[in-house]
Amino acid sequence: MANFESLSQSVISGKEAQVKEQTQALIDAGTDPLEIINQGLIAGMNVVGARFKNGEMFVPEVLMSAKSMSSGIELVKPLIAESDMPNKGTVIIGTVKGDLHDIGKNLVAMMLESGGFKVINLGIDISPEKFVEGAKEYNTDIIAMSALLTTTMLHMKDTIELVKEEGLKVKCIIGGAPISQDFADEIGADGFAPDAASATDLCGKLMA
Ligand code: B1M
Repeated sequence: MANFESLSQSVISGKEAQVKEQTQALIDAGTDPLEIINQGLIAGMNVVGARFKNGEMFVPEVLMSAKSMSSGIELVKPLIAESDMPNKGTVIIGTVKGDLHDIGKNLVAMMLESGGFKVINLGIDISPEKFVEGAKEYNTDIIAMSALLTTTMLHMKDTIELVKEEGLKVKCIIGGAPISQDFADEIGADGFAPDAASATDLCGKLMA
């Protein structure tokens, strides 16, 4: 019989078919859809985030867990009014101008979604202007920028400057293999996260 514990465990193990089956069983049993999300699906993903941060789980496993969780959310979503969906804040995320690396950025996007944020993934090669347009269009709380190249990371500064020039009340966070806290301080970012799980923690702190 499906319960929150077994559903969380299936998310942790990245067993998509099992997540779907257990989520559907809980729906059929009349379980509150929000409890299915919070106590089953997100609870499992929280464990994944913590294990990933500690080096106990690796990228492919995390991607499978995130995909499993999303397939459960898709089943529950139609039963919940948009306004009742957990929303800790809106984040637009993208890889900066000139940079085509998107695996880490997508992982961060998935972890943020799992953590209850509304995420708009702008994609790769995103110019400062596109970040700013996106922030206005989606009334964003946080702009999250990813860069994997020492050459493209410099565009993060340009985006932060444009955000300030436009007077937007939005936090800017940065991450990616060549990024450090020192660099974040140097360019005036509101935060730096070394990995996807930490990015979710950071956004949580910025929204508190
Ligand atoms: Co590229 N590449 N690549 N590459 N590539 C690197 C980054 C490189 C380190 C390889 C090397 O030389 N050893 C090197 C960069 C050197 C440097 O500048 N320091 C490099 C280079 C040079 C290049 C090209 C220039 C190669 C060429 O054409 N001559 C070229 C550039 C293209 C471009 O972007 N304009 C290029 C191209 C490519 C591919 C297209 C072939 C492919 C990308 C495919 C794709 O993403 N769809 C690719 C890949 C796969 C890599 C490596 C092998 C792996 C990157 C990756 O996905 N890692 C990489 C070497 C390496 O890292 N071992 C390399 C896994 C991913 C989960 O980690 O992205 O670090 P990562 O994300 C982590 C954290 O960094 C953090 O969380 C994630 C999960 O924990 N994080 C954030 C990331 N974004 C965050 C944002 C946040 C917070 C945390 O907040 C907003």
